[in-house]
Amino acid sequence: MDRTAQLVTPSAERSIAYDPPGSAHPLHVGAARVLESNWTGTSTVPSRGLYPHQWSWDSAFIAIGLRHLSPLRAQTELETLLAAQWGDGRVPHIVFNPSVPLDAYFPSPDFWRSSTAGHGAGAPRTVQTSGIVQPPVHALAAWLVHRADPGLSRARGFLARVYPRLASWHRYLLHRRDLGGGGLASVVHPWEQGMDNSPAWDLPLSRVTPAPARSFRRADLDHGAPEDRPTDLDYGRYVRLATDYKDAGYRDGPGGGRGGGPGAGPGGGRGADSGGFAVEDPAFNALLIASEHALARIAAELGAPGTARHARAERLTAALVERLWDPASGMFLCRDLMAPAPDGRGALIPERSVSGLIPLLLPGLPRPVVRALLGTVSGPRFGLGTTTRLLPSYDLLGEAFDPHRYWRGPAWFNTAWLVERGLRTHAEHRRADALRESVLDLAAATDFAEYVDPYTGEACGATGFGWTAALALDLLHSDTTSTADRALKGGDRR
Ligand code: 9WN
Repeated sequence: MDRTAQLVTPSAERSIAYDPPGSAHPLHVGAARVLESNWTGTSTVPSRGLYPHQWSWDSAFIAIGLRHLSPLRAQTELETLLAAQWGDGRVPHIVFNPSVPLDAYFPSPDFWRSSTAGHGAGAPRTVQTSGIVQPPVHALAAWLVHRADPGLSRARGFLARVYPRLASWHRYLLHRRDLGGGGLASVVHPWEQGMDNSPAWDLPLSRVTPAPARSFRRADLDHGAPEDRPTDLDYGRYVRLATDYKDAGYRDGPGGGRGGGPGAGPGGGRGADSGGFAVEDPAFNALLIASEHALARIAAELGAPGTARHARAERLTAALVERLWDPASGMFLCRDLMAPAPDGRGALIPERSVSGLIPLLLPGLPRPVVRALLGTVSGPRFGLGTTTRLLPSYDLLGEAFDPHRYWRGPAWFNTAWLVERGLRTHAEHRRADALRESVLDLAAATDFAEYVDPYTGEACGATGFGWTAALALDLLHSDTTSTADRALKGGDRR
């Protein structure tokens, strides 16, 4: 078997221990309660108060946890999201629930106007969505959900139905979003990458003219403390970028919105007045590669060869290293495609965010890169197993570090889950065990908080948060024994 296939092959996957620790475990009971109360009947909200609709990467993580409670609900979660896919292949970052009042979340459907403004890009007519995307965790989630109950999955034709949608989602990212021309997908808005307020965006965002504060009303401050949330100035810039993209009909590439990006020359295809945003991000692309490996497994399960997809994932891994690896930092950095540079490749952004550690997920990374990443994870900037209780979202020694402000230092459970998986991919079981323990302890101690102070573990943001419950559940039910141990015990169950 080729090495790239390890990511989603049984030897590298955790097997599900259906009995121990069992459904009576207090963490299982608590997580199930959260996922039950956030369930709408067809999908799961991240948080009843702060985020009352369906979010794209949240749903993928939630499905990964839900598979331990109800493989049927986990399949439905992904099917609901994919039913809102646009004709051009994009999977929108929010699918709006029409029964939720418009002022419950900003930007609401009347801001995005997907079915009209997105008509040319194939936005669905019957469901309202946002027009931007989020990280592609979905194929990985679909594969893991399938493996939880292959019988049910086959009986419902789950993989056969989601495969074409997932393939067209990846095609969209690999073609329409290859704005740098080097093979990687770009994000055209900080919300697309999922770590909205990361200091990595400060430089590219500084070129964006903010929308006036009086032109919109934030709903997030009804739920969260202003000192923990992005500032009004940040929001003004988020709104400006989204407005420009919408006004360009959500088209990508030359002649389109901010996605005009470098493909259309610095300044983008239009709206040079507002700046523009086009960034190649390590976590976004690592998740795309991990999902490409998963799609290869799905194709094979459906009777088609997955070899070409594994090969593509390997090529993407090489492109990731070539374009985003920074040996001096010992981690991956973001590439700002709009930064003026003579070679037209933009420039690496000198900020260390947890995003740059997430490529650990990839089995095909060169060994020296893996060694350097492991040093960085445990070093003074991220403090895994030393100074922090949970992996911070940003460099502890960085000037912009703030233990409470959104994505500028606090620890999130989804990034911990991804790094835990990455550590196991590279047989770092001791470190992975410690991270798993922290996730389980802190999820339970904080009533499944949205995020925590990385030093103290204090709960921040919403409680009863969807992916915190789901991913804690996943780790609770994971078989953490090493590959070798499992082989001795008679192999994997998935
Ligand atoms: C914008 C839902 C989402 C997460 C993101 C997180 C936050 C939204 C916001 O909430 O973003 O998409 O309003 O701040 O940053 O990762 O998917 O949980």
